[in-house]
Amino acid sequence: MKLTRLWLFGLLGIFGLMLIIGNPGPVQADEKDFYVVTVEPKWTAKKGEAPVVGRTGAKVKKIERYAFIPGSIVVNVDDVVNLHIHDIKGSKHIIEIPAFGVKGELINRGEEKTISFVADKAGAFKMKCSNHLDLTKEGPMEMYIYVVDR
Ligand SMILES: [Cu+2]
Repeated sequence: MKLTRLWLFGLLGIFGLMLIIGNPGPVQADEKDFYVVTVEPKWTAKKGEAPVVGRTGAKVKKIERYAFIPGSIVVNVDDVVNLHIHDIKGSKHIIEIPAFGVKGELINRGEEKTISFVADKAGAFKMKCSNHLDLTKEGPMEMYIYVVDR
């Protein structure tokens, strides 16, 4: 009888320890801030230099692209992400992040706008400017958002 009680208390103690050690509680999501600028790198071929080649492979006198700096960010699932985007180059940018419901956020030259979202799923996603979508508009202007599990 005493041996049975001893076993019982021992088992209860082990279960209690498993509950305490095995359950660290909810994972705390972080709030992460990124300071992003818009840029417009460009190059014009000078006399005597090799011609500049555009993305289509054609020789052109001048190339230019709109881009975000940084070009990519890494966050964890469930983080609150605050992108502080400063339009330094380009008369206007229209920010879209389809994966996280960000749509039509207009930023005019000189403005800084904060766009926030919860990164509620893992994967690789694009932030793009719908004013500079493709080669005909000096794009695609994109930033890549990598969301990783904790
Ligand atoms: Cu743009």
